[in-house]
This record gives sequence, structure tokens and C-alpha cells, in this order.
Amino acid sequence: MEAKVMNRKLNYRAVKRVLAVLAFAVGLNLAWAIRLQASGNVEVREQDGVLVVTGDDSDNNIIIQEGGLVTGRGGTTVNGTVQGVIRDVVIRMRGGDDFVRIDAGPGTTIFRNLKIETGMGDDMIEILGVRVTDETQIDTGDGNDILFIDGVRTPFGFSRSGFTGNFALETGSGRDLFEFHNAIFRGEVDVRLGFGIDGACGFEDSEFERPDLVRFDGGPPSGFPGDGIVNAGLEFTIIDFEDFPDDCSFLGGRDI
Ligand SMILES: [Ca+2]
Ligand SMILES: [Ca+2]
Ligand SMILES: [Ca+2]
Repeated sequence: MEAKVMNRKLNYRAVKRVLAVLAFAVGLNLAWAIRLQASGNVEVREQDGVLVVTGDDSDNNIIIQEGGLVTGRGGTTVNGTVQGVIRDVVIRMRGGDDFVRIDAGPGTTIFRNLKIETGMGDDMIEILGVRVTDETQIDTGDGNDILFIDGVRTPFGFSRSGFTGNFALETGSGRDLFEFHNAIFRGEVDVRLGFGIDGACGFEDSEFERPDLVRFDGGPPSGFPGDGIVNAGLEFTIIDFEDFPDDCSFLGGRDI
């Protein structure tokens, strides 16, 4: 009996230890959860097939789904309606610590052009299972920003994120992280992480069809500790980065 109780205690401790490790590993996720304390108002309108989403200077938190459906979370309200087919998406979130998720949800979300500006503040953008057929332009402005790209599970199987035309990312000052998984970049890729100790990772499970047109620029500072990049291939143009052998969880925002 005593032995059983001991075992249970030990197991409990082991579980707690595993949970602690997990919590550390998903530290970023825990930070993201804080963003749920959002507020402000986001205006939504459609003009000639362009979905225009405009935030305010508060911490806005929105999800954009198939067909251009925009939902506010954590106290962010959404005004306006969208009619007709959405081909292009333009998002401007202005100041504040904004959170934007574009999620394919149960289907495949395809846009022609995607433009996102998140301005000042520590912003977080998630692009999940979305395909862009023409140009993608993302500017996260100053602040400690994160761009996270991944595929998504659908009833029809796993759907990767895909970018057919030019893909351009600028993250400005601040400690930024560009993390991508299960993504296909078919054309030119131009990533500029700007001032601050930034990170880029995800080469293991993503594809670049034109490596000769792929450029990752970490920006200043140069040297150690500088911007970290994980497992980038030699076929890419990599500027102002130091190779970082670990995984993504140690990149972006790491202390000097
Ligand atoms: Ca905002
Ligand atoms: Ca920002
Ligand atoms: Ca930066």
C-alpha cells in the first residue's frame, strides 16, 4: 500500500516535471495567451474585392477566416460587414500590441495579394494554412514582433501555407522572430529583420523553390550576440546572422 502511494507521488512529480519542461518549451505560447487581454475596435470593409481591415491604437486581437470573416477576440470589437468575394487582403493594425491570425479553418483560404502592417507595439501575426497566389508584403513595424507561419489540419488532410509570388517581410527595430513551418515559398523571398537581436527558423520543414532568390537579412547588430538563424541552407543569401544550432524556442527576444 505504502509502495503504491510512493509510486503515485513519484509519478505526480514526474508529470509535474514534464509539464514544467513543456511550459518552458511553449514559453512563447504562454506569452501569446496574454494577448487575449485585448481591446479597441477594428473596422472592416470590402472594396472591389479587397478586404480592408483597420485597427486602432489599442491592443487589437482578431482572427480572419475563409471568405474574409473577421472576428474580434478578448474584448476587441469589429465593425463593418463584407459582401462579395474577397481576392485581396489589406490589414493595418496601427499602434498597440496587436494579434492577427489568418486561419484557413476547415477549408483552403486563397488570397491573391496579402498586405499586413502592424505598426508600433509588440505584435504577433499567425498565418495558418493560407495560400497567397501573388504578392505577400508584411511589415510589423517597431517593437518585439513575431510572424508565425504554419500549415493546418483540415477535413481533407494537412494543408500547408503557400506563397507563389514575392514574399517580403520587414520587422523593424526590436527583437523579432520569424518562425515558419510547413510553408512553400515558390518565388522571391526578401526578409529584413531590422535592428535588434532577431531570429529566423523553420527551414527544416519548409520548401523554397527559388533558393537563388531567397535573402534573409538579420540587420544590425553584427557579431556576437547577433541575430540567430537555425539550419539555413548554403544555397540562400544569409546576411548578418550567426548560425544557431538550437530550435526556434531560443530565438527572438533572447537576452543579451
Ligand atoms: Ca492596434
Ligand atoms: Ca510592431
Ligand atoms: Ca528587429
